[in-house]
Amino acid sequence: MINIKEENLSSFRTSSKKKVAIIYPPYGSIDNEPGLKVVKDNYGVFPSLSLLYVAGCAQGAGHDVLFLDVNATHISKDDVLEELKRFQPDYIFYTITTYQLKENLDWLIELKSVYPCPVVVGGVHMGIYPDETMRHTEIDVGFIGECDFSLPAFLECDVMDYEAFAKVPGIIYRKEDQTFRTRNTPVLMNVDNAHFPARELIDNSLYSSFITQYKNFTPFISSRGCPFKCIFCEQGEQKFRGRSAENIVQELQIAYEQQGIREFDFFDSSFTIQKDRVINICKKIIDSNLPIFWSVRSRVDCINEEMLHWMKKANCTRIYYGIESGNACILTTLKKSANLEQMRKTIDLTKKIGISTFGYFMVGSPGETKETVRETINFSKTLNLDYAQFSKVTPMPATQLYAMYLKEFQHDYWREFVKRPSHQIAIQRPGCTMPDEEIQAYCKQAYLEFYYRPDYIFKALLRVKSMNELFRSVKVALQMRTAG
Ligand code: B12
Repeated sequence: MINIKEENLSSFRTSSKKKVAIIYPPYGSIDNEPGLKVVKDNYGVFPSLSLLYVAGCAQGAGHDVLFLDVNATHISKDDVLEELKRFQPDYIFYTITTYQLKENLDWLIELKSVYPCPVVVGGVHMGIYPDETMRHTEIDVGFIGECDFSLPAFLECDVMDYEAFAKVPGIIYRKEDQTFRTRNTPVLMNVDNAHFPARELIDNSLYSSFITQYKNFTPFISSRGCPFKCIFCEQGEQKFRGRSAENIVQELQIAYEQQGIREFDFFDSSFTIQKDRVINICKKIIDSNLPIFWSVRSRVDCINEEMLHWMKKANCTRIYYGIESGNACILTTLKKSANLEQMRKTIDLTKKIGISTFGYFMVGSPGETKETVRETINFSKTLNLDYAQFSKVTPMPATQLYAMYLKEFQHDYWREFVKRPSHQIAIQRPGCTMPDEEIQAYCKQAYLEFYYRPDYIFKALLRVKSMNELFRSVKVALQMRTAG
């Protein structure tokens, strides 16, 4: 049995090299999209951080990796096939999210019909619905949970060697018509032991987000898990594990020096959970003299002035705050512990220190009515926010909100969808009687009210740093007015 200890993970090298083709499929707006189509279409182009981690892990163990980001490069299926024929992989690694299961699978089925190669799928979705997903026979192996231990162990086995697979933790595989699931995989306790995402395998100049200043930009994760229990997110079930400042700055340094990346978007559920860790990271970034910019996601109730000062000094340019609602009862239902006053104060403080602010809001929470939506829209306009995003509430699998949905509607929407993916019908929302069209209309209304205020437009014009940014903003503003 392949037993890799955490402390040996970074030095573990394979005794039998495999070839792995990692494919990130194209994706666009989907029917149950929480965001408005115009927002999604202008969101930007991101690489798959998850798959870059997988690539880093496979390479780190000594295997050969071909990384095809079809979403960013827009290469055709024929080009993908050509690449596969040239590379001759032992496995195709693929990603699926619950939302996009149909689109992701359709793409894979077509590919596999021409290039039959064992397909391996992992990610959050696979961890939630392993059995249902394995019903799709195009998938040969699934990874359940983090793959830092299980992937090196899996790749050490001969290709599709079922006997050896049985000893690999955290996988599910099909042998003839039956699926077999192995014991759970341990997770990394010290996340510094993970290999860095293999950004050298992609053309980083292809990526940007709507509000980034630079094209060479990248998503980044400085921790795993989240200690909070917001009812709409599944991350709260996992233990928080933060990386050390040294380890983070080492990754930033490589990305800057070797890939020319200047802007980093930290996707941690909440970057500011441990004050000392945050200040340490900032100090190390300052000491490194890296001329980089970065942004983070945070909560108003776990940030303070000292942290903000350090973050500003270390070139943190924007903080994304989860505000969610302007109604105190809804905030309690969502298990957001912060109150409206705290939100206002933290946002003011952030602005005072010179960091720009982005607020996330949701429409369609349990208990939502026309009146509470109005409170949310009004509240958003009174906050010192540079940007706001209004999304439709979506009961995502493995969340408490979805448990409420199951109780109320007695129908396992996502499980059924995963078994028989079809074009989605809008999912209902627990505790909310407003129809989907009305929620959609309110989101649009919220955007128009927030972004079309004369004082907002004036401030936004002062903030614009280039003609390109100005054109992008005007284009989206116009689309927003006309989009359905
Ligand atoms: C960064 C991020 C993005 C970025 C980059 C995409 C990416 N996945 O990296 C952007 C902005 C593009 C994005 C887009 C979307 N995202 Co996103 N994203 C994240 C986020 C915040 C971090 C991902 C990450 O890098 N984590 C760190 C790594 C180490 O953990 P990991 O992703 O779980 O990967 C580990 C294992 O799962 C496993 N693994 C993962 N994939 C694979 C594949 C193989 C072959 C193998 C062997 C192993 C393996 O190995 C990794 C190392 O251990 C997660 C939430 C979170 N905190 O994890 C959401 C999350 C993955 N995203 C999600 C969703 C829904 C989306 C979108 C559909 C949103 C939208 N409406 O467009 C799109 C889908 C894009 C796509 N096709 O991947 C959901 C997925 C839920 C689900 N049930 O499927 C999550 C969990 C957020 C949430 N709570 O809703 N996302």
